[in-house]
Amino acid sequence: MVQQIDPTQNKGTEENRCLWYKQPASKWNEALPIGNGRLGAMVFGRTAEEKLQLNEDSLWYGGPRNRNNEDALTYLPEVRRLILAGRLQEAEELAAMSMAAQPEAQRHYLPLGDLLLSFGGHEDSRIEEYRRELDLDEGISRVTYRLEGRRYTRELFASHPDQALVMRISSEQAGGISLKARFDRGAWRYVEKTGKWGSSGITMRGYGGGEGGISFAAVLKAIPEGGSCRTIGEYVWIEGADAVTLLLAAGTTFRVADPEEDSKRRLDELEHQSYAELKARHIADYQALYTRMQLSLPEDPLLVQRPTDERLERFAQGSDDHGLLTDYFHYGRYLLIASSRRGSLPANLQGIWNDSFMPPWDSKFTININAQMNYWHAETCNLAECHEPLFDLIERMREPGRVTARVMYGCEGFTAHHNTDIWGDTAPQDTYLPASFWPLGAAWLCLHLWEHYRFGGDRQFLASSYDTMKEAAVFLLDYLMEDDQGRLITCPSVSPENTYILPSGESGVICAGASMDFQIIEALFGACIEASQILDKDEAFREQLNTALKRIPAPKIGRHGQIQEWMEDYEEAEPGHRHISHLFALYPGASIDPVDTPELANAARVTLERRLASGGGHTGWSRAWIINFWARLQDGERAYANVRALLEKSTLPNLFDNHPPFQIDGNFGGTAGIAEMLLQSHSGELRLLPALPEAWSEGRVSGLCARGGYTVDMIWSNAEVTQVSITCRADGKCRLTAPGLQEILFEAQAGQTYTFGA
Ligand code: FUC
Repeated sequence: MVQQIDPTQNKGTEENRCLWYKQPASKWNEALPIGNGRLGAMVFGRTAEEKLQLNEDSLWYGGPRNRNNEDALTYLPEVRRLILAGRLQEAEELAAMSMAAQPEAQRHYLPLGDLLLSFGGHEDSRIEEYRRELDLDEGISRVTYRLEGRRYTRELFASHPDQALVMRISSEQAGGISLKARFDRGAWRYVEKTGKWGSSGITMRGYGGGEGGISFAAVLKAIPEGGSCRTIGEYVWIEGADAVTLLLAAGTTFRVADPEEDSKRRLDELEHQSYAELKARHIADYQALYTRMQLSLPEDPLLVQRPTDERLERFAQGSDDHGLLTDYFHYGRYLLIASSRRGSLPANLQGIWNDSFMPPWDSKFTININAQMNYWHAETCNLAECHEPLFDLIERMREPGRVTARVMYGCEGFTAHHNTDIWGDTAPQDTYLPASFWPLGAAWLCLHLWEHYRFGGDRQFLASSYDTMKEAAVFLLDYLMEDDQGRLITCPSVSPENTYILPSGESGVICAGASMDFQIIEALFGACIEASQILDKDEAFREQLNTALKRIPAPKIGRHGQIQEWMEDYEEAEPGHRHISHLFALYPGASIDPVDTPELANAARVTLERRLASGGGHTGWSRAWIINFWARLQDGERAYANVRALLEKSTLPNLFDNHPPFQIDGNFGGTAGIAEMLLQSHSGELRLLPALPEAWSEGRVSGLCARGGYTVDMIWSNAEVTQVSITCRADGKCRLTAPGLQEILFEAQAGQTYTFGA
């Protein structure tokens, strides 16, 4: 088949890019997610008994606490001594008692409940021409079908400007809509009160539980056109309407004093607006972010006639499907817009979509890889505003992080361990030795502030973030200890979450000098040094950082030719471990690079090969990280093979990433990886198509972002760039390399677009 680039191809029946299915979701992992950053729903698309599983990002169990173990500081010297003496079991036993937080777990995220809609008589057996879809171009979920020859349609979206879920139910038949609606909160029955609100509304109220916990409310209002509307018990009952609009608002005491009143007020305001107005405002808001990027790869136009689940299965059998990959790429952007908007909490392990009262890993923020991965595509894929909720969380972590630094380690500055929660808790999570006692969480997060500056060039943002970055660096300066060779090392720490074996045969996880620590420290200190120069301040502090950097162990190449995971060349107990922490410097860091440090890059390649040969990449996020690694190593074929593996092995029917279970980081990391294959800017130049696989030798992309304030649009053919346009947000020298073009160097001026090639 002749393959051509045509951005108008691969449109769903509505002419938009869609995920679509021929049957309702039979389980949660088949339902389709909508969200406005704060409010979310999983839409099952059932015809007779529809279920919207609801979430509100701030509904968590319990209030803030100080869980820091006050014995940590007393035993810190002894823990250090035991580690450095190679007495790992004893060190771990002592650390487990003296460092574990009290109690050992942070808070967990909770579901808001369900909205249940009954459409009597719409049983599956009577339904024809069923289709449900998630329209990525408009951010709208739709269900349509025929019953007795008449078409029924539901449209549903989560509006950010109006902070409500909006659903429109219509039919070709006058008076054809009858339904009952009520709230439920599953088998747990954690509802305090359900009630009526006039003749067309219902309410649900409850408490998240725990000391100092969070209360919530959800309110639904029906606006029928024609027919009748009543409330009976906890139901709203509509009969014989031509169409109905359902408005749903919800909130918690995390943000407002009385969420029920607040939600009612909101719906009172929205009630007077037409569905068309609400929809237009939603689409305008959504598209202002979503349409900033386009990606076209050669597609087989016939495949749009097949539903997404069939295409995924076909792909898993080995067929190519660039349309599906493009859907997956855009879905990663869609999901970030839906789960992380200005004013919301950051996307947690499941974005905002969670139906469990005891979710996997608490559905919170794991900051030894997962929460960071959620934001890897935020800047490159032109969604910088969606990064902001993460910055708000970092700010909230500062005060608890100061207490943790002082109480546990006697250090200045702020720190966090490998998890945090809605309250910005920074004390260790669990007594899980491979992960818990790792005080680098805040430092890694702070690099997101620096990256945001590097992409956007907003000096004011840098000025306001500098103190936060500095405070994370101050902690590390204080925490680093001198070893017997005069080096500055971290101790205790772990290399998340791998085990090492000492020459004595003793094995353990708690360590001195995990390579990842030094790589994060180098990146953070480097960022603080550069930031202080840009802001022209803090010269003395800069010097302190420079001096410390000279004493920190550099990355080393071990006996297998690999990057050493620890300061010494220990054997790893699990060479195929899902974490590949010691390649932080390759990605998301930048100090290992095939052009600037070829030997280290080669060792990184060996490291990856070893991990993969031993079964690495078996979780979704691990696979996504591997895509980014290969992209940075400029190995397009291996990057592509891992993109394929991500969809083949770690993707659910609704295209959610499957850890397993569902965890959203793989979606975001996968999208980031595809972007990284097309454009890189970590090394001070723009590298176009640095890791292009043969399968993508034709294509076009627009709206990709690069550090330095550049936006890149390009077309390529036969794996060579034929045309590129660079739009600049700031003045600066821009250097770019691209297959098919001579190296280009030009003085960029803010606001200008520069075009090269045919
Ligand atoms: C880290 C990972 C797990 C999982 C959890 C949420 O601990 O090692 O695989 O992703 O976070």
